Amino acid sequence: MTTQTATAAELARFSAGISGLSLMPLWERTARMKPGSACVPHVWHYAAIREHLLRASTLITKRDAERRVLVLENPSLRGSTFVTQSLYAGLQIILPGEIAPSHRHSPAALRFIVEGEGAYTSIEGEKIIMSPGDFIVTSNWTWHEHGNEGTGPVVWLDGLDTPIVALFGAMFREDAPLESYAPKNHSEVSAARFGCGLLPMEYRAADAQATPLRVYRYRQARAALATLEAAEPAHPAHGYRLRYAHPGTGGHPFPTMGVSLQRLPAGFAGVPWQSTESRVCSVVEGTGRALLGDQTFEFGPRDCFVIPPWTHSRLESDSGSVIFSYSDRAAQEALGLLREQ
Ligand code: 1HN
Repeated sequence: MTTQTATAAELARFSAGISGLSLMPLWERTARMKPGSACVPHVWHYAAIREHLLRASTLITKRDAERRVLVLENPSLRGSTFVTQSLYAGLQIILPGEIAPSHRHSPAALRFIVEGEGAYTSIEGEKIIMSPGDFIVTSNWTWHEHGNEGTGPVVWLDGLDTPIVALFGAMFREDAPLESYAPKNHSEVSAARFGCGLLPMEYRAADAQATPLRVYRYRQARAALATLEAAEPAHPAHGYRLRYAHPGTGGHPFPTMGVSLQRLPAGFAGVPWQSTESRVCSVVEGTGRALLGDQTFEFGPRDCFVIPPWTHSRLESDSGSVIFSYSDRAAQEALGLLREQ
């Protein structure tokens, strides 16, 4: 049996020779096949960001910016606009009286309200008034616009699957012919049809990949977690964690993204967890610590942090905490890739 048929110099000459044909020998690849990505753990403290959001509001109009957003860009992915290799995250601010004109695009989007009252999103003419902690679904290729009819600034977290869409080269975007579709005041229509454990008689879940329910209210989700906390012991890693469901299928609200709300009870110290999901967390209540890899990140209300895929993670809270998060779990499950332990 021969072990080496060519010298290193011959192999190098071979590689150089085929390079001009856009070929490379697999035996020379440097990337190892292992879980995890270039994305690193990071926390964005809201207290440090808020003044810059307000300053941005004086520097650029909503109309000029189209969407006035400060993007949470992963420190290891600078220049990409991505928070992980599969997800986008940004904090958007809208002042009283402003509107963000209607458009649609092939990435799907979620809004998670961080601060302020009186803003709305209108999705295909359904106007949804948003309060802190509410989670709003903008399925891909649906017309959407925003406005603020309140008296103070409103800030929300935008979560999108743009990196996944970009990966496939399937990015489309279109401005609406009209700036606004003068949203009708039918705020709770999708909630009435799909959000009460009832469904329209004619509804067939197979017709819709994404959830037809466009808003998941915080007060309802938070009450569910409070009930569970009073009733049963916490999960050793997650505390009390529920995922938002497509009411027709029980699946995720998006074909790409899974979304969850999680309660860490007072004094909680989670056991280590590891998942291939890329996860963006927005803290709603309380303070705590995320131990991610060999780093410790303190968090408080409105802070955001990112858990990269396959990072050893532990969550702790002395005061008790509530964390909203979204991830690429739906895409990974659909592709048979999700692993966790
Ligand atoms: C978008 O349409 C919004 O509609 C926010 O508010 C952020 C980031 C990338 C692509 C589209 C919005 C976005 C976005």
